[in-house]
Formats: sequence, structure tokens, C-alpha cells
Amino acid sequence: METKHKKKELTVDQKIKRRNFISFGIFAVLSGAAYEGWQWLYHSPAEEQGVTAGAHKPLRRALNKTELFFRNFFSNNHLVKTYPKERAAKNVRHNSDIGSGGTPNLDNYMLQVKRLSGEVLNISMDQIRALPKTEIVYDFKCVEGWDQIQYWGGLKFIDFIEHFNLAGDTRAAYVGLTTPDKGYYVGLDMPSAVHPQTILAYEMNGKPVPANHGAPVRLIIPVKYGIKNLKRIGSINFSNKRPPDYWAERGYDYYSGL
Ligand SMILES: Nc1nc2c(c(=O)[nH]1)N[C@H]1C(S)=C(S)[C@@H](COP(=O)(O)O)O[C@H]1N2
Ligand SMILES: [Mo]
Repeated sequence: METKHKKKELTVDQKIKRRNFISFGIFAVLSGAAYEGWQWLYHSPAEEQGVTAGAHKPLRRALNKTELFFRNFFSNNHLVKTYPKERAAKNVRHNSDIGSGGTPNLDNYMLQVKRLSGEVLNISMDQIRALPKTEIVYDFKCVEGWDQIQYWGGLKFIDFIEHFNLAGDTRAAYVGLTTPDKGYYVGLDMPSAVHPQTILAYEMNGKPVPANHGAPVRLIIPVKYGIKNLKRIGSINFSNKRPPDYWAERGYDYYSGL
């Protein structure tokens, strides 16, 4: 056959040229595709500012997928490791006091709960202390690299929900918490908020929580890094939108799970 015959006659030099041509063609097509992909990502809308630190939507979607994986991976039955009380640190480490500096006014301290319906409840510390107390000794971890075995006591968040008839509000996707002055705020996914080891802590080492550790009540959420353990809770709200989160706005992972 004519063509077959011609092919046979290609010199080594011609063969190299042809291969180079094909390689370059593939390279050009792939480069083009990569550039198009980059342009698509670059021009894709940024996620809501202030909530997810401005990642482009496709990237955020990928991050959310990983989040989901970890969320399912650690189900509600998965408990954080606990320790005997003797292992708890006597000198509890202290970190930043954004929104919780100074001494709070402990007389008439009220915890505000904003329900999905818009209804607002004001709950006193006496009401909270009157309910069964839960204690936990576990390894508290800060994203800055330190960890310490600590002993906390308070009201399980899920018991709080049940006692104040807030079960209906747990159909919301998130819980948001803020300090009374709104200087520090965190958002939590509902499964972590209702996790059996999450507590509204009013005791540290068996005594009332000191001012610099979040008096009169702070969040202890062992399935999360320290940043989510908001000190001095002023208000709690339920929401289907991601509540604003102080450190997520500054580039930290919104989920911040262990
Ligand atoms: N209100 C408020 N809560 C906060 C913080 C803060 O600056 N303000 N810092 C968080 C961080 S980063 C950590 S590690 C823990 C530290 O708690 P501690 O001071 O009791 O050790 O609190 C968290 N809760
Ligand atoms: Mo931290």
C-alpha cells in the first residue's frame, strides 16, 4: 500500500521531528486547559466575605466536602479520650481574652438564647447551676501548638437544650456564640454542639471558672481546637447560615475539629 510504504521511508530525523511535533501539540493543549481552569477558578465568585475568609467557591466546595467526610467519620458516639482527675493541670494555661477581658459583672448575669423563631430567652446562672453537672478531664488543644490535660465542670449543652425545650432549634445547621460585648464569636456545626462532651462550663478544677478563663460560663467543646471554646458566653443563637466566626474570618479553618 502506498501510505504504508511511505511511512517506512521516514528517516530517523523525520521521526524525531514528528514526535516532537506531537509532544508539543499535547503540551500546548494541556497548557491551554490548565490556563482555562485557572481562569475559571480565578473568576469564580468568592464565598461570602467574613464567613469563610474569601476562598473561591469551587475551593470552598472542596473544603466543605472534606469537612463532611470528617464529620461523618467521627459520629456522635465517638468520644474524646478522658483522664483521671489527678492528671489534670493545677496551673491551667491561659490564652487570649478577646471579648472577655477584665472582670464581668456577675450579679444578674444572663445568658441570652435567640431561638430560630426569633423568641429570646434570658437564662440566669442559678438556673444553669441547678441542673445536673457533668465533669470532664481531657486534653485541651490550642492551634498554636500547646495542649494540656484540664478538668472542667458544667452543664452538658445537650442537657441545656432539652431542659429549656430547645430541641426543635437543633434542626438548624449551626449554633453561634458571642461574648456579651460581641468582641469574640464562634460558629459551630450542630453535630459538634450537641456532642455529649460539649459543656457550658462554670467550674474549672472544681471551683468557679476564674475571670480570665471565661467566668461565669464558657464553652468547653473537646471535639474542637481551643479557638472554638469561647470564654464568657453572652448569647447563643441557632442558624441555618454559618454564624460569623472570629478566627475563620482571619483565615483559620471554620470547622477546626480535631
Ligand atoms: N472570649 C474569648 N474566648 C476565647 C479566646 C479569646 O480570645 N476570647 N481565645 C480562645 C483560644 S485561642 C483558646 S486556646 C482558649 C484558651 O482558653 P484559656 O485562656 O482558658 O486557656 O480560649 C478560646 N476562647
Ligand atoms: Mo488557641
